[in-house]
Amino acid sequence: MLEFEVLMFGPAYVGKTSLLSSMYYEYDREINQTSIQITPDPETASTIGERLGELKALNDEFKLEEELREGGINTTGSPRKFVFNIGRLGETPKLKLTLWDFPGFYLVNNKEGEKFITEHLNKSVAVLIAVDAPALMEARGKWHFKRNSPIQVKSWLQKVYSGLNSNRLVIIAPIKCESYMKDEQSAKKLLARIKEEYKSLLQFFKSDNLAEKVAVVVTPVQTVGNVFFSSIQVNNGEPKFIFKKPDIDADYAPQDNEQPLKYLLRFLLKNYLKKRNFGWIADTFGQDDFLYQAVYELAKDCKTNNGFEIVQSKDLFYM
Ligand SMILES: Nc1nc2c(ncn2[C@@H]2O[C@H](COP(=O)(O)OP(=O)(O)OP(=O)(O)O)[C@@H](O)[C@H]2O)c(=O)[nH]1
Ligand SMILES: [Mg+2]
Repeated sequence: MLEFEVLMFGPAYVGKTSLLSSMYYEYDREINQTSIQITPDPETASTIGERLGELKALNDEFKLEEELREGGINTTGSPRKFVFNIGRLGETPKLKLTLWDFPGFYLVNNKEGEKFITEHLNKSVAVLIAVDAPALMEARGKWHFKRNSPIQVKSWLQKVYSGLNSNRLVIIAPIKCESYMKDEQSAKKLLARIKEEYKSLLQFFKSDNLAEKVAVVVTPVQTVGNVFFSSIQVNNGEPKFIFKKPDIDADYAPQDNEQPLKYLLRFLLKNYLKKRNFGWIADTFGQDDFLYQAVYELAKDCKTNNGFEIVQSKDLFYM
């Protein structure tokens, strides 16, 4: 079986675990008509089940209390992996994706965190940088630094990616985007803010050594859907973001959570096609037509506009 690791990256509370849980939910709905199956490991399935329950409850609570403060979901205590196996329906899976989730406090002066991040950022074929979109967009970005820790994020990537000798994928995923994806103009603004606030990180990826090795894409996701930013309350210098549900009967409706996974598959496909010398792609991948076809099917329909954009190295994706 071919195995790839991915690291979910970002400070506390931005929505890392929510995204990992919703990702499978949306994909599963899309592919259950095909001959391909994605199966989570039993442990992953139970984590996802728990998390989806919480996310759905978060949605339902609005029925009682139109406005809801953040905090409905438990913080992650220690690293956890989300394992997805991909293969033909009823057959032994051929491709295994392990997505690592860690507690956001690992990013801030934490010995254990340092060890974990160094190890996993080094060996992961892709990193998903989760960004809290309301902190980036509201109050003229006043809470962006506190919530999204862009300086720590950049410093980690600089530390590990400098001198890189294999191709990598960086997915910047703004989360809680319900309010910023409602029309084309808002989506454009969101993308522009990402480019502005992550300018120096993007510049780093453009450096001579990395320009051809690092693909960068922005994929805004809505892990709850139907829940929109409403206001910010500040207590003792700490912001609380308050969300509103305009239609109190609207169901839990995650949007675009499968997109990061699709880009990941496209990235894997292309690197196989070019037959470059990647340590983590075994030759068997090329000989297995079904697997190739399955991944191709799964990778279809990557969004490329309205807030989505390949910022660097389009040619590292299978198009
Ligand atoms: N409105 C809205 N809220 C979201 C969305 N995704 C996550 N949230 C909220 O954000 C909070 C934090 O989400 P988590 O997934 O636990 O964040 P995390 O990054 O895993 O946090 P740590 O585990 O502490 O590092 C949750 O309580 C959710 O209520 C979204 O798409 N929309
Ligand atoms: Mg978490």
